[in-house]
Amino acid sequence: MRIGISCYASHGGSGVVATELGKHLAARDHDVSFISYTTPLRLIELPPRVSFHEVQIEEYPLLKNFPYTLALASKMAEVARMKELQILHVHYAIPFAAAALLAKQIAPELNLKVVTTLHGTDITLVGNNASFKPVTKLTIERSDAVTAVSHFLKDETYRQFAVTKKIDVIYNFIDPAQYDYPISPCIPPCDSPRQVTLMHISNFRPVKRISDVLQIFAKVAAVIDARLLLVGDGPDAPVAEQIARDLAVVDRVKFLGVVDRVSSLLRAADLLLLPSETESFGLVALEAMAAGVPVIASDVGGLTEVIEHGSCGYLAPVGDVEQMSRYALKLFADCLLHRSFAEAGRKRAAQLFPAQQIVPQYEAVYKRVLS
Ligand code: GMT
Repeated sequence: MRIGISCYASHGGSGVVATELGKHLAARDHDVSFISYTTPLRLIELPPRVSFHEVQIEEYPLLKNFPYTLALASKMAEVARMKELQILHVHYAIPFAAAALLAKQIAPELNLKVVTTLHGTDITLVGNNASFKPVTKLTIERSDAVTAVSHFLKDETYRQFAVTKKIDVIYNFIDPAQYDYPISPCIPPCDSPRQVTLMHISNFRPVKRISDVLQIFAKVAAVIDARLLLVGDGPDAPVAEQIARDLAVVDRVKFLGVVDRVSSLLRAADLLLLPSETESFGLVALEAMAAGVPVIASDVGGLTEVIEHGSCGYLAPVGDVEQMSRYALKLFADCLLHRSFAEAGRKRAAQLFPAQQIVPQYEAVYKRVLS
């Protein structure tokens, strides 16, 4: 099949899923054209059958804000004609689905099919904003197929938008081949004494509750020798630094910024913290599980579909930093429990969320809309 993909290219789960999907589709003999304002983070080298098409953003004195959606729609139609695309698969409803529906009308001779994948904040936060809500609803209704990354998100879409459209749930995925390294050495007391590493990976938006990450860490670090690696960047990164100072743990917190290869970095972690306000899936929790890293997260949204409480991680109510730090200390006090969580997470990730199982689910949606 010939598939165009549009997504947010900057760091963020939807861009990662879109890019990894495109690469897997190309490896399965499909032609994939990425259409975006910049090269997606995980598309540094273009594999065979993958092309990248840049949407030009130009400033005009008359326009206060550049109308990106329109430029994207024109580019989508241009690429669709050039590459004879059959499908435009857009990741995140706003603005990609709207642009794709316009492109479909610009090039009616192609009979393009629009597949929209909802990732979360496009429904729970951004797309639900009064300025976008009617457009988001229209794009869901008019797409040829809609997928959501969890049952939680599917239900939330029905609840918030009162649509009747069929929504297929297709989970985020990992490539187990990227995690074919041994699970990291046992933590103390099994192992010789060493510092344990907690990690948080995100785009540092308020929804990630960075303050909770630091509070949990401070409680753990008050009891055992620990460090915190903060991976990613975003508006709350400076806030994180200030909180670390206020909690007097700044000397044990390292800010690593944006890192491309999360799978390698996770080798350094003994525990992942994801105390988000909401999370439609929580790709980073799945990546940690695949790496054999136990996860402590909020018991919200799609996280409950990803993490099995008490087997590969612990879930606690949003904001309950006391309980989350107790869970962390429980894991660090029992090296056999920690090891069994690490192994269970890796097994669950490989059994339920491998690319080999998930990518064909997208192919089935493409075939359905083309038939
Ligand atoms: O988490 C973010 O803020 C980034 C966001 C995005 O749209 O890129 O991630 C969303 O999509 C990911 C991929 O499907 C999901 O794994 C994340 O859970 C979801 N984020 C939220 O729901 C907050």
